[in-house]
Amino acid sequence: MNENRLKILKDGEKKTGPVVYWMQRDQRANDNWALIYAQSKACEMNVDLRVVFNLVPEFLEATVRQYEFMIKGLEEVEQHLNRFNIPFNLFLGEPEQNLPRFLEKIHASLLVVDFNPLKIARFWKKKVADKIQIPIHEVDTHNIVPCKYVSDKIEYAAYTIRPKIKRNLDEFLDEIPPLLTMENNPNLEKVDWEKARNSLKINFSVPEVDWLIPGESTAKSILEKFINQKLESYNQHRNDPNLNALSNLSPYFHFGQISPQRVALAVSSVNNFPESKDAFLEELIVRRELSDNFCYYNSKYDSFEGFHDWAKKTLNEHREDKREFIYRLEQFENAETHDGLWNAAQIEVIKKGKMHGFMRMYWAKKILEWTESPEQALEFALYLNDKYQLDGRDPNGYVGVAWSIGGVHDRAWTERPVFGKIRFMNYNGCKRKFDIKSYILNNQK
Ligand code: FAD
Ligand code: FO1
Repeated sequence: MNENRLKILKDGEKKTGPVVYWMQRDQRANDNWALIYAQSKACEMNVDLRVVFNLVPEFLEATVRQYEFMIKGLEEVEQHLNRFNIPFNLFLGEPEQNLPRFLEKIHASLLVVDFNPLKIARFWKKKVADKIQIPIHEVDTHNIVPCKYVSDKIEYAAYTIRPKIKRNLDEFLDEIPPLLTMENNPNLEKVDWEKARNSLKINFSVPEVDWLIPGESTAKSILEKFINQKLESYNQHRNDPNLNALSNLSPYFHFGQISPQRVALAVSSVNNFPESKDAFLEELIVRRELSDNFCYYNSKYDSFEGFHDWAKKTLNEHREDKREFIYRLEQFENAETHDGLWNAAQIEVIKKGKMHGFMRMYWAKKILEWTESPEQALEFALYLNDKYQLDGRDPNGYVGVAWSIGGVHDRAWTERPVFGKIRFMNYNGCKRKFDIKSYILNNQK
């Protein structure tokens, strides 16, 4: 593994017990650099390898829709690891209780974690680090070019990070080795998934979706289907929400059920459709890794304070502008605005758990237009995004909302009421791009 993926979070006493990988963001057995690294350390020290996941009873507005997508994926991870003689333990409750107790009990010698720029994950790791004495090594297996390596500061926009990513791609878009089978036959105690599901204190009213099956193996077949059937027309059709032109990989990326590096290797090896390949790889590598950069270096990624000064200034200057419409959260949530197109987008995410990428921009910008303040717009957009999107609670979501409402990674545009110099989008702009009537017809309550 390229050592530049590795960060020593904490040094510690040398022990001789097992190596433990605390799986968090990258919930997969295949193509997981953190797991590969943990296994190489275990083999080097000739000790056992253990993989653990800590299931918290609630997580940032997540409902049963997202938890079931994740848990079904974890059930597959357990089966996959066991086939390689690697035990998988699931802890219920708070990580700062469960991890130190487990590491102590088995006299672990090293804790390996995967990289996650979100505040909640960094908080969990800090709480655990304060309670243990063994070393903690972090591996970035979510970014092709590791987040902390590609830049040591917040990047202004895609055009500033793109060259830094591109010049490192040869080094980091490398082949990922397979997982090895461990020699010894540890006792593979099975997880009590019933008990795990009963431990959740979440909103069960947002139903699971049935059109996307969770887990590593489905993710792999969705990638193959995208390459064989959709890649060709991706560039041409990707902004038309009436067409099923996108990869639908974001829920799998969000839960780490497929490696972005594996997807980039697969798409790069297609020697055809150059425009679509470039367009897709730009989103997959530059836009996605720009989101991790923003969230890692800007702890205010989910608030008005996190916007650039020019955006805060212009939004402040237009605070008192008259809003033509003002809606409460329930009216947005129940798709009860005056705008049939906006309502259709909200109905799409309520029913499908995944709003089309083009509509997400329009959807969020209208929330800015129809609320009392940018802070309220941010609060409503993040709440609804994270409650209904399968891929919500993700750096891409915080950045997508901040781009739409606060011009993050965008530039100033001609000034207008409410928006100030934040890029405006309107109904007529959509009319020029796709058939609004059929989108509304296809997304009814
Ligand atoms: P594809 O077009 O097939 O893209 C493939 C991958 O490229 C995506 O899975 C994603 O990882 C990456 N990508 C594509 N577009 C973007 C983008 N604009 N920014 C960053 N990465 C991108 N994405 C989420 O993963 N979770 C969210 O909660 C989320 N909320 C958003 C909210 C708003 C207001 C906006 C404007 C965008 C949001 N996005 C979010 C980004 C983008 O819309 C989705 O990643 C994309 O639509 C996912 O569908 P796909 O994988 O089928 O897309
Ligand atoms: N990560 C965990 O380590 N434990 C959890 O119980 C957990 C629940 C969860 C629910 C919804 C969701 O969208 C994410 C969740 N995550 C959980 C975080 C996830 O694994 C990713 O690390 C983050 O979403 C960051 O990408």
